[in-house]
Amino acid sequence: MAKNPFKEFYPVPSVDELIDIAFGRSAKKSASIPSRFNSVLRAKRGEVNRIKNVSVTIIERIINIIQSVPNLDVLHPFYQELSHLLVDKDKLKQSLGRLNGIIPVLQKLLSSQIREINKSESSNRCGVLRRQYYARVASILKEQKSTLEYLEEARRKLKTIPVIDTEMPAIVIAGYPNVGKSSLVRLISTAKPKIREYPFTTKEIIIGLYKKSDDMKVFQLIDTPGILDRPMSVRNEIEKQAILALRTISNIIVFMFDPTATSGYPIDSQISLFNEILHEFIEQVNVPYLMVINKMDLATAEEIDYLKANLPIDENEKNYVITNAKDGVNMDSLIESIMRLIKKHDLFHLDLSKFEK
Ligand SMILES: Nc1nc2c(ncn2[C@@H]2O[C@H](COP(=O)(O)OP(=O)(O)OP(=O)(O)O)[C@@H](O)[C@H]2O)c(=O)[nH]1
Ligand SMILES: [Mg+2]
Repeated sequence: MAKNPFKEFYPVPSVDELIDIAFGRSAKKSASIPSRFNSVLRAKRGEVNRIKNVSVTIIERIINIIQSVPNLDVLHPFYQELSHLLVDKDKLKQSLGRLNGIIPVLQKLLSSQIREINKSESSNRCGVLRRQYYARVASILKEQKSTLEYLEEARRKLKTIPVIDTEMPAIVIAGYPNVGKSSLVRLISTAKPKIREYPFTTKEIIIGLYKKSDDMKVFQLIDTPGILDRPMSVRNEIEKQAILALRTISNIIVFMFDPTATSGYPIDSQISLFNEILHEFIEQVNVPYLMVINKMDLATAEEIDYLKANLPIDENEKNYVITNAKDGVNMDSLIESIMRLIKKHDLFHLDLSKFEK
């Protein structure tokens, strides 16, 4: 699997946690003042060290948080499309800006407090100044409460985006419910399909891998229950957005038909959904496609002929395959057709010679 762009977006601490982190470490690190110094000097050194440690610890941590937030603008469009739905990109940027903005404030506070400590004439005063510094730092951090909360909320949402391998040809399966899509994915996936939910719906995408051998990934099959199985007119905005996202990763569309009545969807509805997908994916973004006429064991010759007569069948191009996804009939020709398209369209410039039979 390609890298998960949100993996290193680590949990964002709450204000209280951040305060604990900063003041916790400083307490441990204050013991190494040479004993030859007199007590005021020792107090000054000690307190300066402590507040420096607090400052370094917090600033390090803040930089760490900022750096762990992925830059949405440079992600693969698949993640960009989905993240639009989950987080407000501008608000995320503003939050990072606000957090970043306290670094110079903390630095300035540190230098001025060091000056004050160095000027002081008693150990007691040094302690007072150190405590004053702690209180100021705490109040600067407390102002970041909602910013930190927002970042953590954004992180949790982004983490739910399904991870796909953007470097491997992705074959997206479309077609009405019950036509045999999942059966197909199960049959030709050589790796156990992974199931991931779309973050904003209860819908999930299922990613199966077709490999020739264990170390050789060839393509990924993506089954999208509830997303590419209905007319556009009945979709809500969220589902339309999911389709936009899918478009960015689809290298090939496999559209599956059930020419019999067993799936419960009339063949004309299936044809019209196919035409919509043709429009969405193929005409607009030029995705190569393959038609699969499934349930050949149940279909009559008339049913198959009717379907073929209404589809852009091209016998020379062999842009269709007739299958039985229950018993695994004609799976080899399906894989061959997919491989032919991968080669023809030079998808991701994979070195396909090693996949030749
Ligand atoms: N006879 C026969 N049954 C099939 C064939 N392909 C799939 N089926 C059966 O059809 C039913 C639906 O298959 P699924 O693979 O779940 O279909 P699907 O398109 O994934 O359905 P949804 O997930 O609901 O969209 C199952 O009972 C399968 O066993 C086939 O070629 N022949
Ligand atoms: Mg299914």
